[in-house]
Amino acid sequence: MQVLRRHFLTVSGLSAAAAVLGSLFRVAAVKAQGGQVREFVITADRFSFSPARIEVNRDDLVKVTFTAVDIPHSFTQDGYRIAKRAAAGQTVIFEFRADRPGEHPFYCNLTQDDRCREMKGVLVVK
Ligand SMILES: [Cu+2]
Repeated sequence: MQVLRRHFLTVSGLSAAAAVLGSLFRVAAVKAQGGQVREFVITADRFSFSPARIEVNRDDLVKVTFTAVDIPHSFTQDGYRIAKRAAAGQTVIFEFRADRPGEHPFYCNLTQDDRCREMKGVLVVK
């Protein structure tokens, strides 16, 4: 007991205890919001998305970096009310909370080329 008390009175002991407490609070904060941060880099090129399937867990915070490579494309998902357009060679970054479980199709809603209608992907929220 005496040894333990002396250890906690040292500066390194105190800072170690603070670090442990800090990480405990951070874990609590993430859990309170109910999910993890998940980051995806998605490109739209030649009328397809890559990757075309992204999987997350319910309540994850999803951060998407979306780039249209060849011509303008969009990342559109109706259930989450997402419609992000990127010009050719440009990137848009957005995030959303994946609070609806299920399979949610996303697509390109631009009309400058009919082949954009073939662009399909799916967001899976488990
Ligand atoms: Cu498109």
